[in-house]
Amino acid sequence: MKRLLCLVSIIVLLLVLPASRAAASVGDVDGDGTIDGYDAVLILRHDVGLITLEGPALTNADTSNDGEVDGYDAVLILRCDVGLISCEFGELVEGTVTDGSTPVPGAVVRLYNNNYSATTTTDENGYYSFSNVPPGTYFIVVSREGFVDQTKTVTVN
Ligand SMILES: [Ca+2]
Ligand SMILES: [Ca+2]
Repeated sequence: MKRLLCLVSIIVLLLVLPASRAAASVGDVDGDGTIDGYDAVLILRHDVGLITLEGPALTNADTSNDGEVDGYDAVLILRCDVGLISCEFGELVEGTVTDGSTPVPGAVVRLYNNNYSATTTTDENGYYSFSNVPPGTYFIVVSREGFVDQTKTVTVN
């Protein structure tokens, strides 16, 4: 009697992190490279409903890092603009998780080093972001069931 040899096919799918970067200072809502009164004005307009900030502009508008964009974030920008407080609000780390060219939603993305740890999940476009990240070098680990974990490093200046 021959023994059957079972072959277990293992499908290995790689998660790719092609667009991970540290960019766009928190506080610089219009993305012109400076944090000034105009950025505060944009936040106030958003707060009263005249405009709607979205994407990186919305993330960068939350200078207090409390998840809300409101008048207090504008106050922090004005204080930094006149020199009362530091304008170092941290950086935005963002990227996209793909399987080849297909965006991977629902992947868990962890950003960490010895002093910092944050976790998020990719959206339907495979996009993730971490706001107000202090300067330093970090590991980014992305994982999802059925995929092989991927790790890379990112430096926030
Ligand atoms: Ca600006
Ligand atoms: Ca805020």
